[in-house]
Amino acid sequence: MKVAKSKIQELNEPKLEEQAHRYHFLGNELEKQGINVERIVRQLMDLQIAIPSWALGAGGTRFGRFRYGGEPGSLEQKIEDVALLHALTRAAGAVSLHIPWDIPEDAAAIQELAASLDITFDAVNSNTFQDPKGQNETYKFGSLCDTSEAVRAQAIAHNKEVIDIGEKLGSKSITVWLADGASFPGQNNFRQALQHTEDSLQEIYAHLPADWKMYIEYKPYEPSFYSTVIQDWGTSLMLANACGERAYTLVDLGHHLPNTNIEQIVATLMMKGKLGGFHFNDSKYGDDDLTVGSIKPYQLFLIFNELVYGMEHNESNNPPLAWMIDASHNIKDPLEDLIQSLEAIRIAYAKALLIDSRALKEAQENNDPVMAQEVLQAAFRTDVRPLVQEARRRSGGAILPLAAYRALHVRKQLIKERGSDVVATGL
Ligand SMILES: [Mn+2]
Repeated sequence: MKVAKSKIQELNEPKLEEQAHRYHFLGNELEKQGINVERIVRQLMDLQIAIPSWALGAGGTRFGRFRYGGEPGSLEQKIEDVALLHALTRAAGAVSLHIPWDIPEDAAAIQELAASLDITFDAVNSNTFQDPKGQNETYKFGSLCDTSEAVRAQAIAHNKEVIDIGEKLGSKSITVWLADGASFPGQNNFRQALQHTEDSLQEIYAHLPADWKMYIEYKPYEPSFYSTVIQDWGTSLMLANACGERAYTLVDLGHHLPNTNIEQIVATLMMKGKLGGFHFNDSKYGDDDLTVGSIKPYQLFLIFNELVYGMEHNESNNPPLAWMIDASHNIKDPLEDLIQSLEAIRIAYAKALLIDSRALKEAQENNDPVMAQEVLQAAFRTDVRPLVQEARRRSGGAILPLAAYRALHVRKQLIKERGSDVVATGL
């Protein structure tokens, strides 16, 4: 299913007058405070978030998986779903593929399809957390860290193959997330496991094309419940430094223990020029992968505050960040969930852009936590939706994308086209 631009214009039409009114009202208020509203709208229009191929089907838990109907049954259909999201929101112009779930049979044809839909290929993701079909070695006890050289060699070869596939599609980066770890004390020799991982990552890094980057993602626990080899940002940073200049740390919001100060991690990594990628989601307890902004919108805003500061004070040369939503859940229509996540990200970004950085600096220099809080919360409490909607309208998207999605009966249409029994590959 495709959504024509004219259809979106038609849905926007009755809302244009009210939108213009709300935008000008808020714009005038903000201009009085010396804020360049036009600049913020342009920054919002530029923020593009990649959609991972695995977020387009219904997610599941180890207790079960509930069908959604109309799920994409092929790589082509996944790209079509991302295009649909992009048409409605104009904020999702890239897809992030997972190998081996999404191996393109004909890379040129897939690339052509994506280009025709205005979609590019973001980072490719390798997978050594499941046993690959038809291969000799098992990842049951680890992949890049494993005690067996044959297992490590198989995992390294897989990562190299993922880079080769990504290169054919026009990707420029690989994300490595490892499930490697131990579930019981004494199971692993920590130092040996880390050393093997470092050696293996260096081998993969050596295979990168000259214009590619590698992102190393960390996570404290799950599926291993006693220790994880790359458990935190410090370990990831250490490994990135051991690999080279084009290796970076990737922060996934759900990959922290409860109450971790993620915004401080962001600031630290950006100070060192080593923040490469960012995975958005939200959580209450662990790696819950819930809709972005659904649980802790203030934390998301504080993280964006550091991201904006880091992008505006980029002496240490952080690359343009690879933004991606990494969520997968059980009970929402995946496309509606992604629309909500995209909206939450743009809202948090817009609010961070509103922060009076001069007043905040002054409060910090004066050791005035009261004023610092006032400055932050003045931005956080501003309803920025008219700015986000204006950015979307100008880019040709729907003023209200979720309402448009429902008005167009997209899910019903997808079920009609694809049936109600299809299961998205990979999940
Ligand atoms: Mn992730």
